[in-house]
Amino acid sequence: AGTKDGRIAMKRYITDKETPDAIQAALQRPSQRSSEQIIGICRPIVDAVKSRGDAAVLEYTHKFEKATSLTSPVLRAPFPESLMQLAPETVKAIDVSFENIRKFHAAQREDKPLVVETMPGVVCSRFVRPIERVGLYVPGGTAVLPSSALMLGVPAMVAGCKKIVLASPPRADGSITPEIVYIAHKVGAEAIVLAGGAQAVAALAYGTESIAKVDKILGPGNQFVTAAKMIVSNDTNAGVSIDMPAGPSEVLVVADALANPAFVASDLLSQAEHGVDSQVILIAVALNEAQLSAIEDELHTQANALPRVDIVRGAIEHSITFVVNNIEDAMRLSNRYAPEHLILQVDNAEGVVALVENAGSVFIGQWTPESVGDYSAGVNHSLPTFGYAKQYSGVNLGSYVKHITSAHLTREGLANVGPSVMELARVEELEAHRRAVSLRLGVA
Ligand code: HSO
Ligand code: ZN
Repeated sequence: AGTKDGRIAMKRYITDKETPDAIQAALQRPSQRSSEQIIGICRPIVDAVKSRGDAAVLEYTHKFEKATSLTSPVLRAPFPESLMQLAPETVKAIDVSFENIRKFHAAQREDKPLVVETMPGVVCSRFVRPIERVGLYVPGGTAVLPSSALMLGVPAMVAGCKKIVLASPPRADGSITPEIVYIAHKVGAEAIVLAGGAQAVAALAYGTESIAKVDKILGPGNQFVTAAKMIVSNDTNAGVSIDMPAGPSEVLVVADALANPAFVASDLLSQAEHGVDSQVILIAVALNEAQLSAIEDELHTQANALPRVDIVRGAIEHSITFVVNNIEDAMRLSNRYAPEHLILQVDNAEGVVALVENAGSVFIGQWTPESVGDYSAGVNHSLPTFGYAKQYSGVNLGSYVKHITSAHLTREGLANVGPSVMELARVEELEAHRRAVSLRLGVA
């Protein structure tokens, strides 16, 4: 496995020849530094921001981002043109992606309330309202990710959130990537918090002298960002929710004999270059030795030509190929792993979607690399990792709204449903509940 003889190669499991325990162990994500430990590091930072506001945020930004020239932790709209100077082709790429993401998320709107008359005169309905204030965390780190600003900001705009605040760690000179400023401008953000890590999350959760408190914090981030999101969402006094727990990025590619080895390798590598903790998995459906080697050769050759080959090497170190006999076995394994991204490079890929039970987002067929979803197709790239695709959805329009229900009864409706209410109130010995009905109906 890994880099033996300098070769960049994934560990191979022939599933037929392994015990169920070995397969189960192989499906485990590489363990993360204990969240207790990280929470221990983040808690004092969160507390400092909560009690000392802007001054604490600035101190941490000076310390962690080395941006010692910054004197304010926030950049407010309207953002100066000079901070969003971009090459015309970059503007075009952002505009095309923005529009596709906007279209796909606008189609998720539920403009009409859902109305059901459960009994004559008993009308129940459900309607949607945007979350008023959202804080969107855009990571910095080994790569700047303006695409995350698009994925978080566009649905907030489409949902009609009144206040959109971005947060992103500034560069050492105190500036922020012009792409992010341009996107903040396009989605109608009112400010960019120039901070990262736990300090940014705390500032959004509690507010400071210059940063407005928000109702929900969304966006991926490193373990410190995730731990801080956990801390603030568990603080009942903060009144803030989060999107989902985040872990390292992952992809699982299912490939059969028809798959193009170069395409398969390129998809595995696009995820591997995100970070040494990324995980990539290949499920090879009934591939023979020659076909497996073709993919492995491509992986090795393409990896060595990448600027981020060292990161790729780290990720491939703990990545795996499972060889299975048929597509059903492949999908059983994939559903157990619950990948953030699932790529289907198999015969009748569209038909295989029926077998998907757990995945963040699915990429169907050989012409659909994950990168189109990462940037421009319109689907969201903020997705559940670390097996959370078993219970969480990726960021979508629903992440920015609340569903409110209402009931509306006529006198006839109350007469129809009232006896059931009165009987259940009697069983629970809640007499005031019972009388609220009996008094209206004029019964005992
Ligand atoms: N694949 C990443 C998203 C991303 N890729 C941003 C490129 N930029 C996690 O879904
Ligand atoms: Zn990516």
